[in-house]
Amino acid sequence: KFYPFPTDFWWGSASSATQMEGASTQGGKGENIWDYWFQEEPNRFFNGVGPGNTSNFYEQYKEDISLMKELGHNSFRLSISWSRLIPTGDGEVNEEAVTFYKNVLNEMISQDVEPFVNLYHFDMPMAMQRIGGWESREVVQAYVRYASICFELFGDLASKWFTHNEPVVPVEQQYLYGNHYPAECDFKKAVQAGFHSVLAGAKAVKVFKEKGYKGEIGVILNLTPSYPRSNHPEDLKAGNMADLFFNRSFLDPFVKGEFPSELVDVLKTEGFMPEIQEGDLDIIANNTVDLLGVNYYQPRRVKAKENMPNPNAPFLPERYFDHYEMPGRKMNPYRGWEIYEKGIYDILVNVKENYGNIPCFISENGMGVENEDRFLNSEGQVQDDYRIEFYKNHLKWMHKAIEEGANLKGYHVWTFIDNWSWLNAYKNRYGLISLDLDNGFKRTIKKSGEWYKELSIQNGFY
Ligand code: BGP
Repeated sequence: KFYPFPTDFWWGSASSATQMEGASTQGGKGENIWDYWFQEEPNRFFNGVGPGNTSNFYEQYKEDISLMKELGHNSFRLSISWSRLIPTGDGEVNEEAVTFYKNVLNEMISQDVEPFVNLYHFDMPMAMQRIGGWESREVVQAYVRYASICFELFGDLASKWFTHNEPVVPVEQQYLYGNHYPAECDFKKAVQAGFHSVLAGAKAVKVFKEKGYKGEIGVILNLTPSYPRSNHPEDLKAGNMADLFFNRSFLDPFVKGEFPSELVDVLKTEGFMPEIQEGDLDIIANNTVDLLGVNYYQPRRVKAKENMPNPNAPFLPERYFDHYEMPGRKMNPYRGWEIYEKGIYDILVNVKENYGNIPCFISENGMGVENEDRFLNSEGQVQDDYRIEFYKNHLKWMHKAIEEGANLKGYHVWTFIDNWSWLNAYKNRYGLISLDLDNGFKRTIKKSGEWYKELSIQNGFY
């Protein structure tokens, strides 16, 4: 059976500045939290390999954009590094960065790879983190200035913009679970940081609209459907709470312009309401996004709480649910994440039915594999049939959602080329292209890369 996709479907992939550019101390770039943290604690997460050691897009972008073309990409998402463009976050613009991003965008246009430009992908400039990062109102202002500068400098070269990638992740990881600097566990700070991220996004949308830049502005959210263990009311309640904390906390304000009232009630009851200034909620209400990017990797399975946590322990959303390891769930055998393809369909149905069927696309989906060298053939190509299967199985569900009316515009996989990642450097490989760090960053198209090209050329697959 052939699964066709709509005309002009966006085929491509995504990455982020910190994960692909390299040159982390060159070209006038300022320090961000990753540069700083790696220097402070190189072995905490990074296996001794830091953000200076990525796939070197800063120097090899021309070759990479040709490779994107070679893989059949008609679009690609990159992010601008805030600390490259404005080294202190809120001061002088770095002219070398302006030249770099203009060169990249022009090269993409000349090769017919449409740039999707994201403004924030986990990479707070260190000078901004020192004054409080997303917790601080000043940083919201600095971000809006940064966004305005980006629209002004690059607005004629790009017409798909995104305010953030996965804004819930820095909130969780910086302030609850301790995996991004400053690695605190403080729910109050997390809520303030989350509120400010939403406000910053709405303010950026406002500037974009008021100044009349061409194209659309959206946000990219990681949506993790929360499946309860059973239909027992306590399990359903647990599922609903996880959904509120991790999905609707950002999906509702960005798309509908309001926070879910149930979530607000919980924050009030627990004493965690953020500081909100007059006019903030109107800005959020009046500046929703045009386009929604959905990152989907795995679902969240939950059950009713079995043991009440120590009331003196720091508050975490997990006070309202327990994680549930469903027996028989399908796992990625090469990394410990669940694979549940239907989740992508459930998200699209939810967006169609409950979020006005806003134009959306899958902005990340992929399979991380440890020690992928074991799948090299004698010609040195990774034979990643498991990844082709993974993509196909997700695409089938996307196809079904489109047939049923989902407003789905494209599919970007994570990722173009094996890249450096936040917590584990190169442990999990995701690329359509493999990267040989020991041999001058040599790039080799994987079997999945060849398949992806066919997918894009045929605008569908068998
Ligand atoms: C998403 C991020 C990406 C990327 C991906 C894979 O949450 O947007 O930046 O890293 O996850 O995750 P990991 O690299 O941890 O395997």
